[in-house]
Amino acid sequence: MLKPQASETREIVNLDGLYRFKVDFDRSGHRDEWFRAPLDSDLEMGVPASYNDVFPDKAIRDHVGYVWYQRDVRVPRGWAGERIHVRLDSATHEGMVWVDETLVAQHTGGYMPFSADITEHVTPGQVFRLTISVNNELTQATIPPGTITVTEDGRRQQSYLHDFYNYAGLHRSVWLFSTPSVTVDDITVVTGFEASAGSVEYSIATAGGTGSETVTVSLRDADGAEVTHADGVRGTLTIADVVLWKPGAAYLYSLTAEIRDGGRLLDSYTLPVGVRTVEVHGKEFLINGEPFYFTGFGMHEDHVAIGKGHSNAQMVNDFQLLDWVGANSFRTSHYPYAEEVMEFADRHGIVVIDETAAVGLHLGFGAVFGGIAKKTYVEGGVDANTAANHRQAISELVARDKNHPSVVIWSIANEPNGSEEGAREYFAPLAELTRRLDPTRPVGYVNVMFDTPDKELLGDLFDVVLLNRYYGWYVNNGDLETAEQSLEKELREWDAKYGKPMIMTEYGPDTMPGFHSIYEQPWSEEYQAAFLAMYHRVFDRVDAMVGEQVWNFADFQTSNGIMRVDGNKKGVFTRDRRPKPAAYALRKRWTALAGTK
Ligand code: BDP
Repeated sequence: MLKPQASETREIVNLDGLYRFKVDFDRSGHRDEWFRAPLDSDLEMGVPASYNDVFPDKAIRDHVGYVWYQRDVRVPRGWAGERIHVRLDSATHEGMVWVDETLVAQHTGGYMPFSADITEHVTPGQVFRLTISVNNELTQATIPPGTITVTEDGRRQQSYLHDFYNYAGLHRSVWLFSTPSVTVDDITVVTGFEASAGSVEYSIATAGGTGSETVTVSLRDADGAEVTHADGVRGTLTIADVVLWKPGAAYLYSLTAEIRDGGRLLDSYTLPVGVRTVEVHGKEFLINGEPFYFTGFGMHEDHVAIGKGHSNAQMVNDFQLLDWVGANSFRTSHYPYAEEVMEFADRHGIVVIDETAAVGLHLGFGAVFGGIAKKTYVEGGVDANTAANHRQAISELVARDKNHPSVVIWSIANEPNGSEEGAREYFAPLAELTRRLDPTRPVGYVNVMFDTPDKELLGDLFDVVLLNRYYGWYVNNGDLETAEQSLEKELREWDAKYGKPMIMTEYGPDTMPGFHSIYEQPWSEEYQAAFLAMYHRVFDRVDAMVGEQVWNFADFQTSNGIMRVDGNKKGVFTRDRRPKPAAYALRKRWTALAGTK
């Protein structure tokens, strides 16, 4: 699933901007074929962004169902003879795409790109009407799951078991791009090194050729000088005196794959490549053979007004704050982030735990979100339909992100039910699938606080132990002394049970900016700092701990409920990215830790 790019043989046009926009309140859009004419609506919507918070209209914010986007697109006249594609970097959670009156693509899963070859439906130099319907509905089978209910007076309502607002729309860029008819369809690289010699094992999939074409590969260093080249669709490139990709010290080579027919260049695609290794060794997590200690956060793609819309400026700001606070890593909680984020992490040496959107696979959580606790692994719950969509989510994630040096762990779910009968049957094939798709990276799932080591059934299926713990918040609230004992006791039990590297992937209390207390009262800024300091004391005493990722980088929006006041306030930064005092404490610790743990 190569990201489109401009090259000697490819062109790309960005289709972000303002679209005609219509909310399909009475679910008539598909029946009445809204794609056949300009949308009958005065509204316009900016892309990329979530639409929910853009309009001062509760009916739009709470809408459950389809919204429609539309614009006219002129195909560059120079594209005659090329294959022409439209690509959506995401449509949350389901997108259908029409070119004039033809349905060209349909995709479910709100955080993954998809594209369609539209060559037969458009004419270079001419305009076509691009119409996209986007559905925000979550059902028990979708990833993430949700439930739709209809009120007595006919209003549809969406509920879900995850703790972030169900933002929807075209969250990422839309592109028109050309490819030649014979293409580099996919590239996979696996890197390694021995002493000072680096290696890049590559394999290239081509499409559209006759088999008589030749494929060549060249590798350039960061200054653009050729390091080595080779012929053929697979092989291993050797780099003398390799410069490794390291956390905090990124270095990227670029690999160019070219297809030729005789002397004629048919296609050329360039992929950034960081040479590094990742390995679990006993209780250590090794990057390039050296023990790595994760510092950082679970994050969210979440900003005022644009919701989950990708913004390059906001992204840079978030990475700058990660740098300022001394973080070396983050988790893409609880869904895959925009590809721009992954590429930025590659270029700047930030380490990523890459997570699927499988969050809320725990029907016991119903009680927490205002409903009732149910069994999880039952028909109509987390069942074979969920598993099929979960397999798709894993496959697409690995296909999209397999070449990013920043990605060091696949997290295939956040807080699923890991102790109920059926959990192993559900997760064993998924862990195996992930390993088959990518044998080079450790695989994990994120464990929920209810599934203590005496009950949990899944850990041996995975390479690392990823834990979310809230001692001092959801349990032992306000009592950090008891919390400290409980936390240390439990960490030691995990260590005894599995003897694997352990990362705390979530810990932190809700904190109201501006609320102070000399009594370490929950919700106060002082309590957040004291809570984190307590966890850090414990981590420093437990050898198997190889990382700490605070929950959360910033405050973020959630669904309504008695647990949340305008969203989740566990951010170390506020939603508009101002530091709470804990940010300074983390900065002190993580800056001092850098290079020592
Ligand atoms: C965990 C979830 C996370 C929540 C967090 C919290 O993984 O999404 O936001 O707790 O309650 O259960 O703040």
